[in-house]
Amino acid sequence: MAKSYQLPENFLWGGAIAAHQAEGYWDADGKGTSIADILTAGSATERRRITDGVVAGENYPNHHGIYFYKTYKEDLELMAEMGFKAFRTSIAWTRIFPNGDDAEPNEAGLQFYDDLFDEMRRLHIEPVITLNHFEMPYHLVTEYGGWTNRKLIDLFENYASTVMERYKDKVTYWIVHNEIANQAAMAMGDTTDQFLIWTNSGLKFPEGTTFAERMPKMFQAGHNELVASARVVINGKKINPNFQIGAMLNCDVMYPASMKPADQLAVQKARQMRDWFSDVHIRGEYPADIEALLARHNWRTDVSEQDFEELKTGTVDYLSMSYYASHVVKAAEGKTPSLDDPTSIEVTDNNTIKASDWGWLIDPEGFRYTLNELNDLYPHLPIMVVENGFGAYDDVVEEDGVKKIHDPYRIAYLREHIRAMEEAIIEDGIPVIGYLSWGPIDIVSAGTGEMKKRYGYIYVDLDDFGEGSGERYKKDSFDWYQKVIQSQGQSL
Ligand code: BGP
Repeated sequence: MAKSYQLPENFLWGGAIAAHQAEGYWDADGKGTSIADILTAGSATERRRITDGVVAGENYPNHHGIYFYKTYKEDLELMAEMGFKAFRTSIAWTRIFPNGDDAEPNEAGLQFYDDLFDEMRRLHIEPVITLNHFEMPYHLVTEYGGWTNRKLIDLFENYASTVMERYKDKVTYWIVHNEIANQAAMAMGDTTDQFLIWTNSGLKFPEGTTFAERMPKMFQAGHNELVASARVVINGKKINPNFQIGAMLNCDVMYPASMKPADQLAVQKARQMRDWFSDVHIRGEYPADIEALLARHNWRTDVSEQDFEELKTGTVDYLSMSYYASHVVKAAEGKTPSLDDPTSIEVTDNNTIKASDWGWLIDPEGFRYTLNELNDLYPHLPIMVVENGFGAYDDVVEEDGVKKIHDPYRIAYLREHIRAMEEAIIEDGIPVIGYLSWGPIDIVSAGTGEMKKRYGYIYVDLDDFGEGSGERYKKDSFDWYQKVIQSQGQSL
């Protein structure tokens, strides 16, 4: 019988979504077009792409979310019924500054988030708000070239200050950029899969772009985002010294494929390419390995002395993270893993553990391992888990005239992962302050554009084409998670 644990009363239990996957109403009340609006719909087998030749209403938007823009009150009531202490969502930059460089903010957009945060407060749910979750005004891509342009630092700073000032009494927990490190992995990898580079930085690399062409651009975009983050921290603390402003990193664990030293080196190199983002966010400076790489290739272009001072001052208060799965990494045949050569590091299969229907490896021990590893890297820094969950197909069955969704697979995944987190907190002493599972209500998948990849405790009756009643039903996991929260994590 596994041990049971109880977490402190102030532990932030809840869930997380993102504006572009839930809100819909992509052009309502003055909202501008974002880079998320113009992605293709994708499918389980085809990764989402960037729409070529954008024609509003014709080839975009690809979905209407779950209409959360209008249903948030009913949806939040259900979250409150589960006992949520916190709820993470993002602000769509395009609702506030439709083009990104507008002189004045859009009052209707500001009002929407006022109402949303008021509703959360009324329900005693702490808002955790991401400023940049895979979307920016599309105009900033066509006009400035996305995050490679330093102008974006000022524009983002202005957007962030506007919303932080407006919501200073309603929001305490902020996250600056969602999964900021994704773009590095993709710049190292396959140029045909551009989804994460696009969503993080607004960069689109034409087919055939070389590694040497991609890398300086990726580093420039990342640098600009990090300087913008530092400024957000510096300004945010002036607006409200109680603000808690965090970084957000995809922390899926990486294992070496074998006991060969070269495979261990492959993991280390892959980690260095990911972790420099959190190093800059948290320690305020670039790590030595990345400094050396940048110097070797002369990849650092448009930076200033002042940037480095700001990075040093504007470090974050906490690290938030997503964890879904583990990955296995190895050295390519006959090669020594190196950040100079993306073909020297390969991702490979792991047939020792099961995967989801989308091939994501189910690895709760990896979660405990990751939390420990983060604490080794950044001792004592509070960690908030802001994404973890199981995307699965759900069947609706009629029982005595009532619609039911039995989802034992989701409960099993969450149970094991929450237990692993509790072990990390209680047995290992890791300072985790909250657990916000991903997609507490079904939303559109970011990676595939599907609705049928469902994470929720609450089922939403909409299919991949947006057809359906839009009605919400509780799944079995709804009652289960309610008990988890009620018992402070004891009843799993
Ligand atoms: C993370 C994103 C989320 C979310 C999640 C699950 O990378 O931050 O926005 O969608 O992954 O991915 P998917 O929706 O593709 O299943």
